[in-house]
Amino acid sequence: MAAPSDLRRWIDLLEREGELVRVDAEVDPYLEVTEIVDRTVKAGGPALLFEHPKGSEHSLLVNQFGTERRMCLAFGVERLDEVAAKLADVLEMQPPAGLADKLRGLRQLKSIADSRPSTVRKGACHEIVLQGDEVDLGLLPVQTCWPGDAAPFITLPAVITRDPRSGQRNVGMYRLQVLGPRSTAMHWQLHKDGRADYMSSDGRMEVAVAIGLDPVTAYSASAPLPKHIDELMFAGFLRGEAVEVVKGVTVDLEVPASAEIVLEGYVERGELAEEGPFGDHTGYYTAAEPFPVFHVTAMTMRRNAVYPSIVVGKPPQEDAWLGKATERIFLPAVRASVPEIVDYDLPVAGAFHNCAIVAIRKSYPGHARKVMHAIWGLGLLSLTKTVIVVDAHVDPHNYAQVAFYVGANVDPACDVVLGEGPADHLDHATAKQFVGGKLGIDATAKGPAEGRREWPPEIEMSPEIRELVDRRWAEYGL
Ligand SMILES: Cc1cc2nc3c(=O)[nH]c(=O)nc-3n(C[C@H](O)[C@H](O)[C@H](O)COP(=O)(O)O)c2cc1C
Ligand SMILES: [Mn+2]
Repeated sequence: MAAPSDLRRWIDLLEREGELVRVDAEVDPYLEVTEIVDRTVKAGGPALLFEHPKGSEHSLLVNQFGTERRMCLAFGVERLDEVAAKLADVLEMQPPAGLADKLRGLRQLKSIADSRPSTVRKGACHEIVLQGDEVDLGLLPVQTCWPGDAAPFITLPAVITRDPRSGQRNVGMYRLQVLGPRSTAMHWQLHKDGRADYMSSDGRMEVAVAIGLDPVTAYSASAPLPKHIDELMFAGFLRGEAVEVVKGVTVDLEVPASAEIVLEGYVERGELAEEGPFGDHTGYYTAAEPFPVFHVTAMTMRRNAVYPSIVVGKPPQEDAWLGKATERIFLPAVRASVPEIVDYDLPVAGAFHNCAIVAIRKSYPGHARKVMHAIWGLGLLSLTKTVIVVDAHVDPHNYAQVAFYVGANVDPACDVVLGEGPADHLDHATAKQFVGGKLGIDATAKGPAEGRREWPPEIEMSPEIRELVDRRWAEYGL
């Protein structure tokens, strides 16, 4: 099954699979949609297509990513680990355990570089072109998600920029606070690639924002790729089909040709506006802070464009599944640098940057500490506040098991590492913004090699007796 190639095919697929409900009733994008989506997400419910959002002619799609099954449908796979296996193959790394056979069947895969976007001359995204004074963001059913939000926010955009020095493209998902009919704030945080492009520009930098994409391309905008890797190329690789792009109408940037909506424009170095407050994925409102202003010079659309949105807030929300996709897909890349990592888990309740649980094949004294420091030095994982390290036989996704080893194997006097480092832009608990403490918990087994007492054996029933009881189970009448 192939990944859908645009938002409409994706909506059709969701509908065929019984994963989408159309809502005919008029519903207000001001708060009301959020309360409906919040209940639907928490119940593991379907994607919702609001066909009559109050005040707009455009349908509003939410919760397209809200379950593991839909995430798999988006990628055209049965399990997200298959996407990771595909990536591991081209990176010539070890596939996650158990997937080696599957991988052999996938050998014919194209390389990532073969997946560069292909340029087409005409795109459906240009069926309607509004320029200058015709541009009006008020046409779109942009949600005001939470009562304390400063304004409506465009929450699922793919922001396209080019590095002024190298010409390299970047695509990032950075929310846009609507400031007026033709301007928004541009919320690229401190550690993000779009921000770096902006910081190395002087004067004006062109920006294009694509809204309403096929699900893999939309996901790719949120993927923490190294700066020099083009997210559209990555999307093409994951889909198995290049993303088609078309030149913008008023900017020298290419945009996905089948996008529902494209905003073209620019940011001006040094022109800032207050962004926020915004009810964020941390579960708290992030305070107002100055961010660059994005001026929209053209707004192009497909006819009857569908506007997609996402609600973030106290976890779990829909973005939990975008994060889980990243956790799975990036495991091979993490293991490329730190091969002793067997598996890891970023708990949804930890809003992704608050906690990482890492299972390692430990082979020397101090190994758990080495892995903590590796995590604190690896891409956006460096922002992780707490790293818990367990042995290879512990399942990092089983939190009860992890809690057992944290309790049983840790001497707080010597198995806890306190460090300092960069903190997530949105973290409100660090005493200072952008830097803060790091907590490492070594919950692996120790022993004399690490200067400790003899470590006792773990209790385990012998295999013969387990087998015997399996065999005789019916006899016991239990
Ligand atoms: C729904 C959603 C909203 C996001 N909003 C923002 C945002 O407003 N600002 C930001 O810097 N990152 C945001 N992110 C995270 C970035 O998209 C992510 O870090 C991505 O790696 C950024 O692209 P880059 O690595 O090219 O900078 C969001 C992610 C998701 C899933
Ligand atoms: Mn990037």
